[in-house]
This record gives sequence, structure tokens and C-alpha cells, in this order.
Amino acid sequence: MSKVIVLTGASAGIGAVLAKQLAARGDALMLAARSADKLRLVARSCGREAYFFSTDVTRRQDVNRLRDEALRTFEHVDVWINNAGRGISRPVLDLTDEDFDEMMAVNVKSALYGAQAILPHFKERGEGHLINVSSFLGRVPLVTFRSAYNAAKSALNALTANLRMDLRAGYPNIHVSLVMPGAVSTEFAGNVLHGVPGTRAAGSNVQTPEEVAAAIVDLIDHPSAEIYTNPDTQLEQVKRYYADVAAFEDALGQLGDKP
Ligand code: NJP
Repeated sequence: MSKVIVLTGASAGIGAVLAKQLAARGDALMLAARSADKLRLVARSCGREAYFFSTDVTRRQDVNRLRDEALRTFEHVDVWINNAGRGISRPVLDLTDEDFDEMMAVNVKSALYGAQAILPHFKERGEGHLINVSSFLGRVPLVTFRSAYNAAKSALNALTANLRMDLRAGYPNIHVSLVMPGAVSTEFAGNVLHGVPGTRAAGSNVQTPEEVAAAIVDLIDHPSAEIYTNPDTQLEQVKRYYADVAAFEDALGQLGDKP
């Protein structure tokens, strides 16, 4: 059955591809990001049931307006996807207050605002699905120059789990899910704070945004607590990391730069 879906970070990358996959199967969409021009193009390519609303997810008021716009347009929301996010290229010892605040605002507070905006509606209906797009780096901090991004996504993982546990008993038909992609071939790497414009993720374990979007579509159809979008490689790394963090870091260090 077609669903009404609110999707942030829909102007580019994983969000734009996900919007098209959802529209192709008949879902009705409210697409959000800051860039109205890009959103308009994505919405146009999605067809008649795709609307857009310019939103800066770091502003609570904007996120509340996005919720209001979605409810005005469709009268209900089935799925809310907090997908907007941004990385950073700076190791821990070089982080400024501004760096850290930006990472928390765009990756954590944005999703908190989204959850707090839509949960009263889900509770009223007794059903709904909140999906937070995090990162594998929030579970295993593989890449130290993403430091504050990894920390922010770890915080997002924790908030997501806490919310799910709070709702479990009273609202069994409200699902709260976490998505952990690895590297994905979008413009993400070029958009990171202090990053190099135009760079793209590369390497053998890099997924396409189409693959990640398909995993999220499947999650909507089969809600679960969390998914790794590339489980074959990611699950093995999680097992090794939590079995022996020091040994894992030693092995990583041998692959990395020498001082
Ligand atoms: O990133 P990118 P992805 N308010 O840079 C929007 C996670 N992830 O699609 O506002 C509202 O191509 C921005 O729109 P605009 C990642 O952390 C990725 O790859 O118009 N929207 C655009 O639509 C993130 O959570 C990788 O500039 C804001 C979108 O967000 C999600 O996947 C690996 C905004 C970013 O598009 C999508 O990332 C991983 C704001 N303040 C996790 N700031 C990866 N690609 O390698 C940004 O593990 N946006």
C-alpha cells in the first residue's frame, strides 16, 4: 500500500535517489532540504504526488513547519525519514567549538527535532515509522578525520535506541529504525566541513546511493530496529571491533599513515 513519507536531505545524494524509488512505487512525498531549486527538480522527476518544502533541519521552527506542511497536504504521515546530514574533515585535537556545534546540529539535533515534531501525530494515530539515517562510523569509528561526525552519529544511534525503547510498550505499532551506511558514492565527501570540494567516496566497499536507497525502501516494508546497508562487510567489522577494540585499532593503524 502506498504511504505518505516525509524525507529530509532530499535535494541530493541518497535522499534524491530514495525519493525517486519511493515515487516509482506510488508513495506520496514531502521532500525537504535547504535548496529549493534542487528540490524542485527532484520533485518534478518524482511525479504528481511529490511536494517539497525548503527546510533547514538545524532550525526547530523549520522542522515544525515541515511537519505542518506535510499534514496540511496529506492529512497524515506514515513515515518520517531524518536523512539530512553532513561530515567533517578534522581530527579531534583540531576541533573548534563551531565545528562540534555544527556536527551536532546537522546530524543529531536535526533528527531530534524531526522525532519531536512527528511523534505526537504518530501517537495519536497509534502507528508510524521514524527512520534515522546514521553512519557505520557512529558504530565503529574507523576514520579519525571524521571525528566529530562519528561522535554525532554515535549520539544519534543512542537517541534512536532510547526513543525506540520508550515507545515499545505503549506504542507497539510505532517503529523507530536506524540506518547505517558505509561509504556511499554521493557528493557527501565533497560537502564535508573543511573538506575538499568535489571529492567522492572511492574504494572496493563503496555502495551506490541506489543500493542504500533500496535498503531503506526494504526497511519501510519490513521495519526493524536497525540495518547495515552493506551487512556482508559491516557485520564482520562490528564483531571484530567489539570483541577487542585495541586489537582492531592496532590493525587499522598498520593500514594508516605513520607519524
Ligand atoms: O550526502 P549529500 P548523502 N538542512 O551531501 C541536505 C549519511 N551517510 O546523501 O540543504 C536541510 O549528497 C542537503 O541538501 P541542501 C549522511 O550522514 C552518508 O550521502 O539542499 N538539509 C542534501 O540533500 C547523511 O545523513 C555516507 O544542501 C540539509 C543532503 O542533506 C545521509 O547519509 C556515509 C542540511 C546531503 O546530501 C545522506 O548523505 C554514511 C540542513 N542544514 C552515512 N544540511 C556517504 N555518502 O558516504 C545538509 O555512513 N542537508
